[in-house]
Amino acid sequence: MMAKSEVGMADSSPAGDFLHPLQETMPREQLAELQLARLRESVRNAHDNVPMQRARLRAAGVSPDDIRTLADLQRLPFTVKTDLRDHYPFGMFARPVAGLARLHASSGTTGKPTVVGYTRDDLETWADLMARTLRCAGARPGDVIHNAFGYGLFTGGLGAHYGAERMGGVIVPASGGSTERQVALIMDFGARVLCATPSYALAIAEMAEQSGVDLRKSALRVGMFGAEPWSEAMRREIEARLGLQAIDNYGLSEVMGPGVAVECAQQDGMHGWEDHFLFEVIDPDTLQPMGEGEAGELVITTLTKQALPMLRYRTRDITRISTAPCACGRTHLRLLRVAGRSDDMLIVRGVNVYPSQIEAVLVGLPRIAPHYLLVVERRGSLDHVSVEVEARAGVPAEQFQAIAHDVAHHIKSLVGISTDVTVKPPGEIPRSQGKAVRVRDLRPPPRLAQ
Ligand code: DLL
Repeated sequence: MMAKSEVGMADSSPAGDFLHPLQETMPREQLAELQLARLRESVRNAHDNVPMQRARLRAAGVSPDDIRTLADLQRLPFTVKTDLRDHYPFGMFARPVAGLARLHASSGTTGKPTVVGYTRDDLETWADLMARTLRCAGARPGDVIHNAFGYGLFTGGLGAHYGAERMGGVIVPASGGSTERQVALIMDFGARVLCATPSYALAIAEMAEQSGVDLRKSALRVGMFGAEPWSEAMRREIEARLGLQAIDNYGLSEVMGPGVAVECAQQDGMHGWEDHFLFEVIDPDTLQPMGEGEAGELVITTLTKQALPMLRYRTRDITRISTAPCACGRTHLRLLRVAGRSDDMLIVRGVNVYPSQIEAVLVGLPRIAPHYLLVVERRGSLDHVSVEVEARAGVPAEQFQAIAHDVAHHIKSLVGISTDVTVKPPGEIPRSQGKAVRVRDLRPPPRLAQ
């Protein structure tokens, strides 16, 4: 467990990039030793305090004392999202509810939400890691931090909130919604940092432009964006329209919330905080480990969580890992952009497609706005994708058909699938105030095997 005092070790050197220099630049061999010691504790915590985990470990023939090297991680059973749902609400907690300090929940794909719990120490660790994350993204003590992540059961709002306070920032708890007011607050309070989903950051940019406010002339310098997949093209668009450096930040409620991994100023992969999490990438079909640099499903084991220790949690997120040294000096590995999830992958006439790939095409095209909806239907035995896009303001309606043709052509040549494209007038695609709903899946549910 990271002690509160770690924050006291904050680097006051002129570079000032590291909030926890000791941890962030720890030599990798030393990091591995720390991980092994913490892994043992985490497995012990899960084994001793969570009956379901104890049963799983027994079935796998592993006891906490068997963890002698980091390679022994491979012997541990995986945990999946449905485990949380099956033990709803508190069955996976390693502490009695009365011993917790907070509960969060994320919307389950079906039925019950996924509930996660934190002890007071867990909240301290989270605030420390989120403070480190913000600092890594480029935030500095004294910065006004406009937090447009939703407050509530979603971990984004409160996660960024307490991290910003701990980092020494001046937090503006704006939450999502009332976009026009958000623009005014950003301008009036002189926010230097904006925290939001990338799609909501674009909605803010659009609202500002419509009301004649030039956010490029505001004090904004750093965007801390995450919680949904986005592309390099979308990053460039956001940077140009908001006049800031857009930083990618990854996390998930099941292992903590935001603050698991974040880019540094190099914008070349997100440093995963390895003193608190173990990262693996596996082949989602064979469950075997993938080599460094190979794309696969990210699996995370928590090393310091008390209330909800997670052993080999299958995130369903597709990424690649790099342990190559980073120019920033941090030694923690990097997760390359999360390309999508192994469960939102579409198969269109044999081609595997992530919505983010189509987005990358759309955001790069000149006459359309970066708002879109993919409608997936089953036609016979094949999946078919229709794409609804929006013309930019001022583009005449007579051009819509030609644009649609152009967009379909680009998607075909860059992603490899044929799509029906409809161009809509500006403002017609619903805007998100949180995570964007980009895909409407109208396919019949899969039939169970007879
Ligand atoms: O989205 C936590 C978070 C809040 C992260 C704010 C970053 C900023 P959940 O609601 O549990 O938690 O959703 C987690 O969102 O498994 C990914 O599929 C997706 N996701 C999160 N960050 C990114 C990202 C929060 N930077 C799920 N890029 C994860 C791509 C992301 N996908």
